[in-house]
Amino acid sequence: MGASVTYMAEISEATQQAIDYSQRIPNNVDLANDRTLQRALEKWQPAFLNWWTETGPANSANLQVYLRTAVSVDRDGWANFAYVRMPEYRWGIFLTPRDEDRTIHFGDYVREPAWQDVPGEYRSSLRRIIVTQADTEPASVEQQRLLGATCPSLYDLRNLFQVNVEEGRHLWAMVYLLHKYFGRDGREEAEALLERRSGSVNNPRILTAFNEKTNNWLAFFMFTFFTDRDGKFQLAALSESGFDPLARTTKFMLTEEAHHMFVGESGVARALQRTCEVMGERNVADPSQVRAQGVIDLETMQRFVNFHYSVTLDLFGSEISSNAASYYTGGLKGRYDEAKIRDDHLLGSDFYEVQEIENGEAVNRRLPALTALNARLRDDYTNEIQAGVDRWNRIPEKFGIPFRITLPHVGFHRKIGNFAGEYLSPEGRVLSKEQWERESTDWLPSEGDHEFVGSLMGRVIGPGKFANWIAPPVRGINNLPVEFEYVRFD
Ligand code: BYC
Repeated sequence: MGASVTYMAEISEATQQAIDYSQRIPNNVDLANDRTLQRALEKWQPAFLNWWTETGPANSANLQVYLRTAVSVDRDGWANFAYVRMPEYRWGIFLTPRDEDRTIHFGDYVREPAWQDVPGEYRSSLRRIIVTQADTEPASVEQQRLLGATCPSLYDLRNLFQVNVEEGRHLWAMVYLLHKYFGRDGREEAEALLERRSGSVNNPRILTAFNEKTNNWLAFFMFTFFTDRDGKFQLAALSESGFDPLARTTKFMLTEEAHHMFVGESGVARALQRTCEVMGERNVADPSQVRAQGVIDLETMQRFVNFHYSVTLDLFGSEISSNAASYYTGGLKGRYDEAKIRDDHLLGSDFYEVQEIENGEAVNRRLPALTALNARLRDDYTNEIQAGVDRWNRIPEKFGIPFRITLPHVGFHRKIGNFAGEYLSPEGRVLSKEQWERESTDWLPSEGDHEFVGSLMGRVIGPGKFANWIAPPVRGINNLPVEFEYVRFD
């Protein structure tokens, strides 16, 4: 208990100006002066904690975890690090400060003042966008519930928990918007967010990728690299919104998201590093020989990449979407870095190249830019993903190993959009269903792959110790040594 008390004292000293931690729900939105909202959220709070206990990280309630907590929404000073028992984490509501002069910068209302309230005609669209975003946050925590039991190190265990508590806070961020701006329906949606469950047959999460299992650490690192980055791009598009409270809350969420993607990129890089080290030291290259050394063969990593990338591409929606067009013209959801793009921000007469299948071949088509906004956001995402894959590939290169990770074609293994119902190879060849069934076992992780990766997942909790399949990180958290006791079990 002692550590938690110190933590509270440190927080309250450091935060007076920015975030009010004296409240039951920490916030920087002056919640104390909106009693009805405060009461409604205080009623939701125990339901959230029940959800956390029931579906959050398993067997973690008594652990002391070296976590960061937001102390201010300023660019420089928002993170405070201390040992925390996770059920005592101070989840709260943090928005970046309001810019009184902010105007809408795209769509039909361009140059009008940003909305401080929900315009009646966009109420249901905005609610839907917010609910879809919100639903992913608890879903990912549910997907990762059991990973603590097989952590490759204390450093990694701490990172998992950091990601989990922050996804919990992102849920708070969206629930605040639902409660404050959407009245009774908003409150009902907020309750439903705690009732749906990842992978449930009767009441699943909204988007498919969030019903998949994340049952080993390779999948976790791939998820945080690929899927959290979809989070980044979707949040960035929402941070352009003309609905100012949505823009302000997603801007702050983005600062938290950066660490999640770091966990993913560095996690996969460390697995690659370890495999390449072992391949070099013991002079093995064949996947079965590599596996016999207790590390993950590069071919299996490629299959995980193929799976997580393709499943995440589906999260961008259909390439051609009238929903996306109307969100844009309505000023609800912009493009990535909208404010930095130099054009009319209306897109009425612009075109964008989108791939589709024509006569059994994937071809490019110039289509109205307005309806192709999901494709554009997805392409921006892919560019960033490719840069990360290029960084990964420096590792086998450094070891003189010819293998390179590649991203499959955008049409590979897709369930949503232009390629849904088609069968494409990773190179983009259009196949028959029979060919797909024969060949796709080489491209996607098999049950055997999952079993093998699962078999490597032991629990390593000695400070400074790491599972055999993964290299230590280059540095620790918050400038601390890698051997630091990031999680305490007493
Ligand atoms: N699965 O016009 P369409 C994150 C439905 S991740 C199932 O193509 P639209 C995070 C769609 O609902 C970021 N259904 O799509 C990461 C519609 O249904 P109806 C989450 C899907 O609306 C890691 C129909 O297909 N953020 O933050 O343009 C850890 C046709 O819709 C899917 C957001 O999603 C799918 N994948 O775009 C933690 C942002 N895709 O109307 C967190 C908010 C489409 O026919 N959401 N459908 O019944 C949005 O902006 C949009 O809803 C989407 C879809 C981009 C998701």
